[in-house]
Amino acid sequence: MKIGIYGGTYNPPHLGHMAAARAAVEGLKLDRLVLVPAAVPPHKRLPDGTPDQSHRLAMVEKMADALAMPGVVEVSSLELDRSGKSYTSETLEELTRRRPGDELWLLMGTDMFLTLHQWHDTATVTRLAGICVFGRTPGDGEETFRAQREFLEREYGARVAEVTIPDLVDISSTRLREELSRGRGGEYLLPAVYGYILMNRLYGTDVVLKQLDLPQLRACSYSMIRNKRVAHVMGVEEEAVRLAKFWGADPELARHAGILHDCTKYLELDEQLALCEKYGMELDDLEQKMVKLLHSKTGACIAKYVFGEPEEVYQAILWHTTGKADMTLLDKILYMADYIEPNRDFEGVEELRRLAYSDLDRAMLLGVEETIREMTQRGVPIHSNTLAARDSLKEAIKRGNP
Ligand code: DGI
Ligand code: FE
Ligand code: FE
Repeated sequence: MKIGIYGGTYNPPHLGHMAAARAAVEGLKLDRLVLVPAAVPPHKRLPDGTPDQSHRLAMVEKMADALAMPGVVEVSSLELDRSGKSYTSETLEELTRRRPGDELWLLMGTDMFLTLHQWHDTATVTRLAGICVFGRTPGDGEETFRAQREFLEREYGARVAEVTIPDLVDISSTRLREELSRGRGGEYLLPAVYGYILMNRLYGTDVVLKQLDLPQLRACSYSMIRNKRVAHVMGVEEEAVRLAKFWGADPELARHAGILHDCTKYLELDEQLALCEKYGMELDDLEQKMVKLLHSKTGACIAKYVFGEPEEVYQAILWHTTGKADMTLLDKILYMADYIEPNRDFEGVEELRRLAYSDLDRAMLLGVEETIREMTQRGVPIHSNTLAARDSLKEAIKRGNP
């Protein structure tokens, strides 16, 4: 197997790292890419306000998730787990032990490449791994590279490859950290990483979570979920706004509800229960057991108490999974948007989409009944609020057409 190794302090990981990682996988046809966040050497002072390693590891994991190459990209904490500075030669020795027979390629930027002969134990590095250096455009840097490549080949028998990064994001980490401390710089980051930075107040960011602008609110929400759910959440935001405009609800409330509705979807049962406890959310027997029923409760609490969302948004998120009797217009809009957003694809979705824009209550009833049918088929107990939603919608429809 051909394995790329991409080390760095990732302080923080940004879009430039993502582009480089993608380019390396494609350019070198890697079977695996291992991201290796570096430990901070005790003697080398990292810039002020450098987050501790657990934060850097968490951010690199978000980046790996967003690269969306499962089975290819992975994160290794092997340098972080060792105490003190890790030499690359030692890391490569460790990886060679772990993956005998694999072909290793060490990825690096120009600066690193040009100083490779000054590293600790260059001979071991070049013996255990091919060297892959990133360039900006094909042929760019060739003069700079050539002398060093020829030197390394001659002196160490190094194997050197070049990969160009098509959509290079031109920012240094130093400048990015400065921008972040001044409340800017989000555009250079994966939203999930930016949200993580904001929520943990890293790099001197000190935004008030109750007063975020929309890109920041989205970033925070996306930082709490897996990358594969982001498209769904974006779809729900879009659909909720569209439905709100159509039915005369407040589109901005619908937008905020859409952005945050699934923000706690990936919390484990114990974390869900802890949040319910913290915010005084009472749970019935079924809710205690079914973790899927809890994310609407905890998501509503996070929206209200962390992001300062108003009562209407809290309620809409609270009821978005089961529904309930006598839902408000905004409650229905979020429930429906969740059901029919553009990424949803199931039999009958087109019919449901049409109905959602002609008779909202009938669309709701169809949706709730479909959920009940599915749950019944799977042998999952139906929550009483789901049944109450159905009965209440039937009543309302009957009253409308006596
Ligand atoms: O979070 P999403 O996946 O976007 O959608 P959602 O919030 O509607 O959650 C869907 C999940 O909730 C699905 O796994 C089924 C579950 N669910 C919805 N209604 C009921 C329910 N589970 C039980 N046990 N009873 C219900 O009435
Ligand atoms: Fe949900
Ligand atoms: Fe959802």
